[in-house]
Amino acid sequence: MQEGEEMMRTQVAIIGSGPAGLMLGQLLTLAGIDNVILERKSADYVLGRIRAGVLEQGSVELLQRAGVAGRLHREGLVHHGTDLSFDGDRLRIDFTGLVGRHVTVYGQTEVTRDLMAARTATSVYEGEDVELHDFDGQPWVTWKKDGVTHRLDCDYIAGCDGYHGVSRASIPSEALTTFERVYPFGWLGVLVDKPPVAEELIYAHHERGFALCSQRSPTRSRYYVQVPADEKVESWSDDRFWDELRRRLDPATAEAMQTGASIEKSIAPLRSFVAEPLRFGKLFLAGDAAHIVPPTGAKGLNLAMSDVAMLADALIEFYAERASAGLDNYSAKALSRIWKAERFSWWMTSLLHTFPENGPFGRRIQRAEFDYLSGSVAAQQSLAENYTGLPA
Ligand code: FAS
Ligand code: PHB
Repeated sequence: MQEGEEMMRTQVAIIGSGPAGLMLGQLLTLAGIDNVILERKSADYVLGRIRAGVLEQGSVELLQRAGVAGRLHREGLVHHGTDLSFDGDRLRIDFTGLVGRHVTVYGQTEVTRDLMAARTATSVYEGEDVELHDFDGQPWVTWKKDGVTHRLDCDYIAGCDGYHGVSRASIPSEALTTFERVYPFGWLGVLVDKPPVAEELIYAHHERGFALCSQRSPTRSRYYVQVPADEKVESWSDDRFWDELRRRLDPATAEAMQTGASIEKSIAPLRSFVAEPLRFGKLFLAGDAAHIVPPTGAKGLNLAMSDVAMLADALIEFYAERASAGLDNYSAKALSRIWKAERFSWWMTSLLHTFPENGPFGRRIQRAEFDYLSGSVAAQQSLAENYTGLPA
């Protein structure tokens, strides 16, 4: 190491301070396993990203295990079902009645805030040029901050740095197999301080495109409309957004909608993506670093939670018993659940969005899918068990 460089050591180096990295760090710290989180952005920047809104029961249980569910239980909104709207026809999926499970609406921002507040181990924010080294042998990580190069030696590296992170990019391409479907549209999302239009979420299919009515609290709502993949957020005034949203909803809901000035407006691209395998020597991938789902099934954040629950248990087993079965099985076990969530997210996206390239036959198939769902308890149970979260 040259002048001005610093060297540190830990058991697990975690790249990324999003929900995956923070949850993994919290579970390891509670188990007495030393860990350091390296994040390239500031904590405020991470908290400023508006993303997911729905937690599966399993994610709530994990937040309880992590000791950070207090505010979630006070402020989270328990939902026992959701509404589907198809060209104005409504169908309620009764989660509790069909499968005895529910979901909780609680923004990813709040999950991140609660995990950051609980963290007692070291987190490095605004760490530039993070690099992973020798993760096939004795791994170490370097980064730059305030002109000083830092080095962190570790036993394992957890790549929790999202789709655009450095971890997956550090793996030799010949060692990785990726699977991807990019959708020809994105979601234009708006956050507004107005009461939600409905008690539960409304997923709407309309010939003009998909729309979603979600929420963050009794006074704050989150809405989305499907837009072309190359759409620019600058071309969407608030008025244009509200007009378009109303046109995609049934008249009663459109009429009841309370609109106002957006406090956040952004476009998220939609893709399905999986990288295999999730382990390379001493490097493990988890969360969006390993997979991406279209947000239609509300799976992204929840998959990140189940990945790190499995990885934490494997690392805890290793340090407690020097047994590596959990680490050796992590990739296969996580991928089995990931692919089922990928399937469900693709299915919900295929049902509810417009695909002009599929033509009149494709539209009839979507209608038939909705009509079958409307008439089949078994089909509704399948949707309910996937949406509320398959067993880990
Ligand atoms: P994250 O991307 O949240 O966190 C990764 C962290 O790593 C970031 O803080 C990043 O700054 C950091 N990082 C990246 N590169 C780094 C480097 N080289 N060095 C150090 N740190 C680095 N899911 C839903 O369920 N519903 C939604 O509505 C929804 N909307 C979304 C909208 C957008 C625009 C995006 C991108 C995702 C959305 N998701 C949604 C999915 C989202 O919630 C993810 O599943 C969730 O953030 C996954 O968490 P992490 O795996 O921690 O990844
Ligand atoms: C959200 O509230 O942001 C949300 C809810 C459900 C989804 C996607 C996003 O499927």
